[in-house]
Amino acid sequence: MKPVEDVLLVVDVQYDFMPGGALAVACGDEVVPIVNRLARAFSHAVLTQDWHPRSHVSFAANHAGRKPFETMTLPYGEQVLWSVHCVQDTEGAALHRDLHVPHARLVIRKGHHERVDSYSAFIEGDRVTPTGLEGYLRNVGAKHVWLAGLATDYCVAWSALDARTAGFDVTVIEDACRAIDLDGSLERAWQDMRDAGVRRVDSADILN
Ligand code: VGL
Ligand code: ZN
Repeated sequence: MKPVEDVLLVVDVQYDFMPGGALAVACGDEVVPIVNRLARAFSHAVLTQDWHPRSHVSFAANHAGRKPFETMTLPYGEQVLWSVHCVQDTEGAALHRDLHVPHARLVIRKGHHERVDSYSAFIEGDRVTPTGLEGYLRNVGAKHVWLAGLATDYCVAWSALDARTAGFDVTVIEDACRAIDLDGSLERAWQDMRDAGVRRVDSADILN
């Protein structure tokens, strides 16, 4: 069992990212049993939940004439436009019912500001607004953030990079994640993570 300094950060295991969901990640449901097994090896776990108002700036439907997966320049930079997903208090925003991390201490909801997206569990898309997760982790003495969940190349990667910037050791558990992979985004994400010193393992390296 890993000590409290090691935190399993389980990113966005929500119905809208599952096959058939509003922003489906291929094979996204396959992470659920893997995350459940991992969770039993960690004494400390935190979950994230993508949690948007229906009027959210990241939804293509909220921009006349725009389609999902196009990009748009917003005041804080380039934004991919997505299908309407993870709307606050809807079924699609719910955590998967087969996800079992009963000892998770905290659920960080992100993307709740109407005009700013947040892939990262640490800092919103404007790159200045904190979610509070860094302060929480520091406060409870966390040293090493281990990531699992969806999607590898967006919310997992951005969270991993920001965790490194905040000074934590960071490891992504590759087989416990699945990617969206838009125009090479997965390859770029792994490159950026490698450059930042993020470690990459498989769940078997932890569980065996
Ligand atoms: C995510 C796109 C939009 C993710 C969330 O969880 O990776 N991707 N919102
Ligand atoms: Zn989102």
